[in-house]
This record gives sequence, C-alpha cells and structure tokens, in this order.
Amino acid sequence: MKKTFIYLFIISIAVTIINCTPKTKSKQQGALNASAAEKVYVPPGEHDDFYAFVSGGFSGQLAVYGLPSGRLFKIIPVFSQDAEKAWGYSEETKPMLNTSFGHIPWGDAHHPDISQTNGELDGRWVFINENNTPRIAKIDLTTFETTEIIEVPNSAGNHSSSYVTENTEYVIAGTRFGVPVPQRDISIKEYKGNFKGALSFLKVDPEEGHMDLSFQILMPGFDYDKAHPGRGKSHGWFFYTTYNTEEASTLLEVNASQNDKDFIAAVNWKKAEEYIKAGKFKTMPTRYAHNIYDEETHTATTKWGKEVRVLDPAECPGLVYFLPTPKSPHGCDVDPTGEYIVGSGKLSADVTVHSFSKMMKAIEEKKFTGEAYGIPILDFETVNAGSVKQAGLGPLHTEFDDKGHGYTTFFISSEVVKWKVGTWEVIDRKPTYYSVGHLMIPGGNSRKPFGKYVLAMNKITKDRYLPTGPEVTQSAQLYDITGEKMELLLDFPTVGEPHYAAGCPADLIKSKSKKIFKLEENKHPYVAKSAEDVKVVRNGNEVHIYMTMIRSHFSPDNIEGIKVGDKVYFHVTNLEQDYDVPHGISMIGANTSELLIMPGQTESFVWEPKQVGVWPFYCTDFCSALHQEMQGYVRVSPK
Ligand code: CUK
Ligand code: CUA
Repeated sequence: MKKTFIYLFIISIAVTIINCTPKTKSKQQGALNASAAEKVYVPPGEHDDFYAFVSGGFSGQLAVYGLPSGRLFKIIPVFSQDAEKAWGYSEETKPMLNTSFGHIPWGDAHHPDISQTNGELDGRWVFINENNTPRIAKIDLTTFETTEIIEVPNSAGNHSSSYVTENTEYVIAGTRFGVPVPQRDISIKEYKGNFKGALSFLKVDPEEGHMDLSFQILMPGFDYDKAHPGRGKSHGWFFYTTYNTEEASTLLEVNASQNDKDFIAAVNWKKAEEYIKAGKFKTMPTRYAHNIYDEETHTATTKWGKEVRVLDPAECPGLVYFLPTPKSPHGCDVDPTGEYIVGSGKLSADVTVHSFSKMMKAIEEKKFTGEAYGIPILDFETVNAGSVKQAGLGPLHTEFDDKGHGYTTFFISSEVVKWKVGTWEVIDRKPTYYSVGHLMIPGGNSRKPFGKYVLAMNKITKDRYLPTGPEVTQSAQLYDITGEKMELLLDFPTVGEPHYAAGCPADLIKSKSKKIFKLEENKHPYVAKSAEDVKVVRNGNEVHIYMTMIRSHFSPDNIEGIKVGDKVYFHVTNLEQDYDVPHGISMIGANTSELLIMPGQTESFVWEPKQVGVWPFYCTDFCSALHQEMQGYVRVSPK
C-alpha cells in the first residue's frame, strides 16, 4: 500500500506542476466569450440573483458576494479582529473573541452553512467553523453580523464542521486531530488508543437561533475531515469521513495511508438523543467560552461553560457504524434524496458512493466484518452503491444539482467532473484554474438545490490575474450548469483562502435585511438618546463620555478636564434613523481602531492619553457635505 501512496504522491506533484504552468491565451480553455459575459452581467443598479457566503479561510472572516456577477459586497468579521468595523476592538465586541485560551484575535474559517427548515434553505443564519481554536459562529442574516461564537471543547482542528441538520436542530462540529481527552501530559508515541476525537452537537434554538453545546460523542482518535447530515430518508443521521485510522502519531511517514480503506462514520443522532435522555452519558468537566452579542444592548458577553455530556459509542449500541471507504477520504456529501453518501478518497481516482438503504439493511442483518473500539464495521460490498470510476485524480468534494447529477472536484487533476447519480457515469468535465478545493451549488447542502450555477474555489491562480508580488489572489470560478455541459462564465478573486461557500437565492434574504436599529429600542448601558443624556462622568481616573453623533456634529465636541493617566471611555450613539448613514469616530493616538456606528447604535472605545495637549477626533465616514466639519477636541492636562 505504501507504493500506491508514493505513486499517487509523485503523480500529484507532476500534475500540479503541469496544471499550474501558465498557458498561452489561445490555449486557455474557457476564456470568456460574449455570451458568457452576458450571463454574468448585472446592469448598474440591478441586483444579483444569489448571495454567496464564501469562507475567508486564514483571514478568519466570511465574504459576501453576489452571483452571477461575483461582486464583493461585504466582509463579515467573524473570528479575526477587523479594524474597518471595530470588530474585536470596540468594548462591545471584544468579548466575542474570548476563548478558554484567552482573547484570540485570529481564526481560520472554513465551512459556512445556511440554516434550513424542512430540508430547505430558510435564509435566517449562517454558521461557520473556526479550525484552529475550535469554535462555531452564527451570523444573523438580518444584520449580517456575527451574533454568537461558541468554543468547542475536547476538539483540535475543528474541521468536520459546521453543518446543519434538516430543521437546524443541530449544528455539528467534529475534531480533525485526535488529542488526549481530557488534555494531559502524555507521550505523543502513545497516541494509539489514548487519543480521542470528539464529535459535538450544538443544539440550535428554533426561535432565536441560540446555540448550546448539547452533548459530544467521544470517537476513536482517528483524524476526521468533513461531515454531512442526512436528509430526507437519512434525516436523523449524519456522516463524516475519517483518515489515519491507523492512529499514527506522525503523518509525515507514509504510515497514515497504510490502510487501503478508512471509514465514513455514520452517526445516528436521534439515537444519541435517546441515550442522553436515558442518562447514558458521563459528565465531563471542561471550560469553554460562549460569547453572545445582544442586538438590544449591542454588547457582547461571555458565559463560561463548565461541563459537557459525553457519550461513549462502545457503550451505546446502534449509535455509530463505520463504512469502509477507500484511500483517505476527504469530502463527505449526501445527495438531495438522502440515499447516497459520497466519500472522496483523496489518494484515489474513484469517487465512492454508499447507499443509505443498503446500510440500513446491513445493520438490520448485522452484516459486520469486525469492529473498531466497539464500533461495528460494515462490509464494503454490502453498503457500496457504486463508484464514479477513474473520474480524475484526487477527488475532494461533491455537490448536487436538482436534476440528479453530482459534481465532484479533483484537486490534483484540477477539474470539476459532472456525473449521473445512479449510473455513476461521467457526463462532463471542465478544468479549473487551478487546483480546486470545494465547490458550491446554492442549496447544494439541502433537499432543494438551485442548480443554475456551480462555484469552484481554487487554491492556486498563478497567471490568472495581474501579479501582486509573491502572494497572488485566490479565486472562485463560476460555471453555468443549466445545460448538459458546464460552461465557465467568470473568475473572481476572493478574500483569504476560500474553503467552502453557502449560496442562497437573494429573495430569501434581502427582504428581511435590517435597515436601521431603532433608537428607542437601544438598551446599551451607555446610550445617549438626546441632548439631556450627553455628559462626561468621572469616577476616579476613569472617565465616561456619553456622546452623540448626527449630521454633522458630535456632542459634546470640545471636552476639557481630562488628565494624563486617565482611562477615557467614549460611548458614542449614532442618532440617525435613516438607512445607510453610519458615522465613524477616531481619536489621535488611540490604541484601537475607529468605530463605525450604525444608525441607532452605540459603540465604545477606550483612550488612555499619555501626553498633555489638545487632541482632535473626527468622523471617519463621509456622511454629508459637512462631513469634514464633524470633529472635536479633548484637552489633556497634567496629572
Ligand atoms: S477543506 Cu478546504 S478544500 Cu476545510 Cu472543507 Cu476540503
Ligand atoms: Cu459623520 Cu462624517
């Protein structure tokens, strides 16, 4: 088996080099023609048909694009501080980045998923995982703000996340790394049998969308990659890929791919709920941050979780089964009917498809070939529905349209391959530029995909754009998939590394989009709603300025009585009640970012003056013809 791995590795490097060698214009496939241009052209002032929420990867954020135009509308700050929107800098948002490791100013954002009702997109929230310091965030799609971030304990490399079940009952989060659970000082060589991988179920409140760490399943210490909830007939299950089932402590050596087959783990979460109800769990002490941004007070607070309920699959028959799947499966996807479970062995040339009904039958008949840590292993031949043979090199991820086709990305051969569900025949293939990771069809994670476009997200761009030094942009490519053959329409650059995206018809979101925050509903503890509320309050060396802003002045604008060594809090309320009239405020020498405050909102920053003098502040957002007059001074006197 070692030989196969080395062979694939060499091929992979060779093919990557070939694919990434700049080609001359005439040779380039899929160069835009007039009809492709027309298909992505959204005339000035008109709206796109779809929203695309594209993960920012190592930028830690979530970018919002329109499709088909590929225009970038917004970068929603999630796991990384963002000076443009004061995210993680303002006093209100700082707690959002709290974790049990402290205030973490950066994250690695991978997989956005939109909430669903009855297996269809409902456009209420987007969830996204943070890989590095395991967390799940929820973004409210009325405000496009991150309103909740919950840390996931007993996890490391929170990668098989964050996918929603059919009615958003749960957001699921799986660890990538096996780690000692609970963490302890242990030789890394003792990995095997000692390291575990927690699979977490975050219960989502159907009204408010609040997340709650409901329970975990403590899986063997394999590495876990991508998850996909069942839908339709497989609702109540979810599936996720494992690799390193050898439990090698180093993947550098070939030993992580010794096994010809790793597994897709099939988890019956309805059964898990029964076991929880019956009290078959252990309570494990742990500590994790749960950060909630309150839309009424516009302020975040951190609650600290103290324990988690844990299920051991060996003690819970029927909870987990392993489906053997060839060669280090990466992606795991389920078709819209819920019958087919796709596992893409990234060191393979085939795409393996399992059948849910066959799996259920095999379970019923107890057709097991063995077990791993008390988890039954099903027979490959019994559960396998077929495979898309020799489809390409290095299959990664699959999405589905609404006409019975799967679309799989091949990283090494750098292409998207369209195939037929049921017959597994390849229908079309189109190159990507270059080395595609995920792909996305709007609603492709639901029972109702909108099979108009597929968006491929590429790792390498080389010559595709104007060079910008050693670091060039990553990109997405849009294909029209309404015909038999796919047609490349558009390339557009992305923010950070796009891993996955979630797309949604614009109509589901845009009518609900909030225009202002109502001033009368503002419950911020330091709000100033009128001239009477404007004041400067001293408490020892702490000073609180209750300030208002409206076109085009601050109140108060000239502030005296501040001393070197004071801690000065600016609490600034934007009194505007018109759409699209934010104001900003920035203070010379403040060790923070500007604030960009929405109509009806209050935000705060802290300034610690070090030098005597008269120091200006001003509005940073061009808000009216008198924007340049929107300013003030603070006089700082000696201690
Ligand atoms: S991963 Cu990036 S290409 Cu995080 Cu879903 Cu497969
Ligand atoms: Cu307010 Cu510029």
